[in-house]
Amino acid sequence: MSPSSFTFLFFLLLPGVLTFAECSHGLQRQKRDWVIPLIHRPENEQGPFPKKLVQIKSNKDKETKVYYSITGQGADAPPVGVFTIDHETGWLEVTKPLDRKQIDKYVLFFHAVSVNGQPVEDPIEIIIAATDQNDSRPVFTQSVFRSTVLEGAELGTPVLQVVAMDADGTVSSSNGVVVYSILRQTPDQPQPHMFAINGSTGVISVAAAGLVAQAVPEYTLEIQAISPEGSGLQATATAHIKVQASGMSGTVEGSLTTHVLNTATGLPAAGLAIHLAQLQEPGQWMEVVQRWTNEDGRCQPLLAAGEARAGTYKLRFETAAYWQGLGHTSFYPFVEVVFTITDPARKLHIPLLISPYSYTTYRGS
Ligand SMILES: [Ca+2]
Ligand SMILES: [Ca+2]
Repeated sequence: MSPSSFTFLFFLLLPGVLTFAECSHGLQRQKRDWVIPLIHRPENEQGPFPKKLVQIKSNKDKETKVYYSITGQGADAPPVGVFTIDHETGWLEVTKPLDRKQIDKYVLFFHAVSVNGQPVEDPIEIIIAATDQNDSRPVFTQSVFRSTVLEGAELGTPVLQVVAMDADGTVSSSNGVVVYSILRQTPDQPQPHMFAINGSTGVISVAAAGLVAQAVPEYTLEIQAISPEGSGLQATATAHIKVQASGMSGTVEGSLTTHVLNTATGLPAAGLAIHLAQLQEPGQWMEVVQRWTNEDGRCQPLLAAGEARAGTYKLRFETAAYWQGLGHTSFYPFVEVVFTITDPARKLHIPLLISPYSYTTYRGS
């Protein structure tokens, strides 16, 4: 018997402490001067099942034969039969592992009736909560991430943000917390730590001087997301980071470009993250590339000349993070601009003009 069920049994058997209910003058009244303990069960328990949870007894069983039953979700309402009760002894049992992702809390009602079916008590409510275990592994939103960095970029320049989701909880446990790290950099030239990753946000930034396109045109990083609690479930993804020769930055012809202007100050919006995604099939977006705006509010072309394909695309501008960086709050957490490329040969420029309370976009060329 677990300590919690013992306590509960103890409470319920204390004479005068357990009163399911009192009926007076036709008014149904439940005594609430004692506290029914919330029953915690870890999710994904190992068998064998059923497992005993708690025994409920009515004091009336001294006077008459009492039969027990339960109702509620998980008893007689779907999912039916997760919990059962022994009609004669009042022992409540769980018949299968609980899954917090599906249902994190069950509210059951216990009933006690006499032989002729008459209730001898008002129903009593008991809550069974599935406590979170670290049983979900982080899942990267993409298996491959791509970005570009200008050679000679300053230390700390953001290059790419990777994201992994974890279905576990982050409120009552840390099982859903994800920590990022770089496992490997290929090639490891001119030194093995050219990039650093923020463990909690997944933002990868330039960590060392010496990015030279002619020497290393592209880096491949193996990224890990780990759920550090308990056994530490993990996942990996790959990031490809192209190094763009600096001399080319002004002359690169893009088939898709953007710039962002802060209309509150009339100045270019620098350091704003932009994601470009392409629609694969209804509702399925695949990220194509990420960019950060520079001092001019511009960035490397989102699609270089010749890279554009006909299709539906989405530009997502991370406006809230930008305004937060300036000490403002933004009404818009982000701005998404969905558009269609019909003629890939035609250059497309999609600027965004933002204030904390408004935004404007238009088709330029
Ligand atoms: Ca987890
Ligand atoms: Ca879990």
